[in-house]
Amino acid sequence: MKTSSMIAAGALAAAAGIAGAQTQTITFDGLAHGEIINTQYQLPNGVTVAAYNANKKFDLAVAFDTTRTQTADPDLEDPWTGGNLPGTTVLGNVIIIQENDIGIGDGIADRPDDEGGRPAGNILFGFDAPITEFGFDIVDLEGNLPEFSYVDFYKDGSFVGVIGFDQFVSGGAHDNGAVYGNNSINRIAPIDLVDAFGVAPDRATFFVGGSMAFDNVTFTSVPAPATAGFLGFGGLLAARPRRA
Ligand SMILES: [Ca+2]
Ligand SMILES: [Ca+2]
Ligand SMILES: [Ca+2]
Ligand SMILES: [Ca+2]
Repeated sequence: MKTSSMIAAGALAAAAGIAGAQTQTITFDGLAHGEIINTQYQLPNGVTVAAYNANKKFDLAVAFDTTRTQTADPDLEDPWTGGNLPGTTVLGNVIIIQENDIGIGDGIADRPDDEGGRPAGNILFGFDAPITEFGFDIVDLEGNLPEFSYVDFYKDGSFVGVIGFDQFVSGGAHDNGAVYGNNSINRIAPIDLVDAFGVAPDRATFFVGGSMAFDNVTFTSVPAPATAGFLGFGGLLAARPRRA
């Protein structure tokens, strides 16, 4: 009796595990250098990307290949010179707010370069399902006050909380041992958003204080409650015949 109920509980947990929380990372790799990023991750990942350039009349997030040389911005080229990751870390493509609109008509900016205005603007990630955890890499944030940056979180259009990048340095509220500087890379481990804000947001908006990039956007999404209940019920039904 005890064993069978444990098996049933196990089956339920397994069903919830498959259909429940799922962690994904968007690497931006596989896109062309300069490719405009908006709906590429909608179907595979349930994520929509948008940008706002505070300095220009166009609002473009584009991919920038950090393994290249002689790009429009050497600060975004590897190898790296600081941060909490090894200088030899290969990031491949990162995401930037595009500074110019040269050759964008075909969906690929011909001269990828990150907006250098302070602030540069915003990069938004919209999630089809609420997220409980959120992590990312910060590239080339020099860390001086004019470049101060943060990430805002929203649920159903309402602001739920903010985390400043100053909290990622040693001793900060979200200590990742981040060390900012020119040509630096810092990895921010997934933050427990439910713990921080008491709710699972469905949008993350980076406030981009100046010239910088992001990569490896990592998130754990949870299914809508109705879906979770339905699948949980299915898990129970599936477990029944084994008992008989
Ligand atoms: Ca990448
Ligand atoms: Ca082009
Ligand atoms: Ca630049
Ligand atoms: Ca720089």
